[in-house]
Amino acid sequence: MQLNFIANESVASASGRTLPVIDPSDGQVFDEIQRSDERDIDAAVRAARSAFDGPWGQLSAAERGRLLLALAAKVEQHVDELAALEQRDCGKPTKQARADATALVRYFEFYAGACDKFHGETLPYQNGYSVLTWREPHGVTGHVIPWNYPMQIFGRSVGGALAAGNCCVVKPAEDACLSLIRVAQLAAEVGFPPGAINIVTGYGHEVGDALARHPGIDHISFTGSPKVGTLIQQVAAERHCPVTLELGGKSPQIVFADADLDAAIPVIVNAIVQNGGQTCSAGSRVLIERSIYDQLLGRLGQAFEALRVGPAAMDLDIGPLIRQSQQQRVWDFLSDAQSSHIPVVAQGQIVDEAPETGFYQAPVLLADVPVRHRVAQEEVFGPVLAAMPFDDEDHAVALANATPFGLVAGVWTQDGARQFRMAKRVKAGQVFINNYGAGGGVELPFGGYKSSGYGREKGFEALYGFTVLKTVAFKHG
Ligand code: TXE
Repeated sequence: MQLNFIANESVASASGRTLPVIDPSDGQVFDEIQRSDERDIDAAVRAARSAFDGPWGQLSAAERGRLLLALAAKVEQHVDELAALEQRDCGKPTKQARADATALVRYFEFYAGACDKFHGETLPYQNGYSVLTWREPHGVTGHVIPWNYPMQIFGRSVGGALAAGNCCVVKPAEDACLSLIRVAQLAAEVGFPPGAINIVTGYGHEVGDALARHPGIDHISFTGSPKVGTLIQQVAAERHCPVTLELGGKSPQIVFADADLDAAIPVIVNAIVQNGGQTCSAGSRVLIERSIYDQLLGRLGQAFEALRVGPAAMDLDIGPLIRQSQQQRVWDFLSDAQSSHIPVVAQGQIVDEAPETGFYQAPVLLADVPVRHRVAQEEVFGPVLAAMPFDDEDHAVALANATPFGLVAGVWTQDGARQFRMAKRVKAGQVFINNYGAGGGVELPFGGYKSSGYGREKGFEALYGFTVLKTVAFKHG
């Protein structure tokens, strides 16, 4: 049985209620987490506040950095254990689970080094004044984490918040808590003071909502669905609490006729099958210049047919989806596509060893998807790639920007001037030229345009969001 982690202690929820933990590879219950409520959130916020007003707040930036570095080293020693936890909890193939644990190490290393290099400015003003800006932590930050990349999203969000001097209350997704509870324990072992990192598990509409409403939370970082992002924003607005929102995407990979297709094809395929397509930055649309449309579709189709789906421990190309409702969601999109006579170019295969009770979905390549169809507009969050042709650069830009989202884009062309023009014209928080980094790059600021959300996490940029700017003007006559 897993417990909450508050003030460096493992504690049961106030209600004593629990929730089952299900292995997506076979649909069976293998553990329990706490079903917490507003009382547990209140205890965590109080613990975080006393750490902020006490031992954590008294640390210098360099001392915070040293602790984060120690945590990075500790996580590195536990990569196998953390990867195994997340593999069972989330159905991740071994290579993905290990990549996520390793990325967590990098987040802590990066933010450890950033602590004492982040500072304000001196500003010119009237004669007789010296004006400084200070970057102050918000205080207690709330973090609502989804289930698709628990360790990575914890690293980017909690790592940045701690580096900036905040104390954190974390609400993991009800489907994916195990690795994060363990990371918080490891933080206590390396000397993080009680209350610096607190983990409270349970349902979003219960404990997540309680976190968003708690008056002691000074900033909320949320990654998840647009629907819940809107709810959090509404609740936070009532007390003018700042929020950072990362709400997913419908990211295009744009392939011009002069692209190096040998280089592009494996990247395009990986960008949609990584983590079973359950990736906010998944490259879920491929826009192809008409003169190479049939050729590229054929080659992508061959690559899709070679993909294998199966239990996480088999470490195939794709593991199970997180839960039955997510599987149902993908089926609904595919059934809509079928009703609209959208052609299926190719599918991968679910291996015979996959239990009937697991949540498996073969990858599917769809062709000629109309730009307004929901498969081209909404986040499927499964291994479904929507292909469509374009005639010229203007048409490519129009299609790329024709969704409510704007998180990431990939542009494949060898024409240098076109690379710049496309990077300028595509509305996305990250644009990759002749590459695609689905979620990669600890150092690279990440966040969206439009309904993909706002604010930036990752990189140095995140530290601005996790702080408040204070301007101090000294009149010295
Ligand atoms: O998300 P939810 P779900 C998208 C993706 C997916 C869809 C639904 O398209 O298919 O959302 O997934 C917590 N107050 N993304 O239903 O509900 C919840 O407990 C406060 C994209 O799982 O948004 C979990 O911790 N918190 C995304 C977190 O919100 C609440 C990653 C996300 O869950 C809450 C995940 C409430 N009222 C899903 N209700 C990405 N951008 O990567 C739920 N939560």
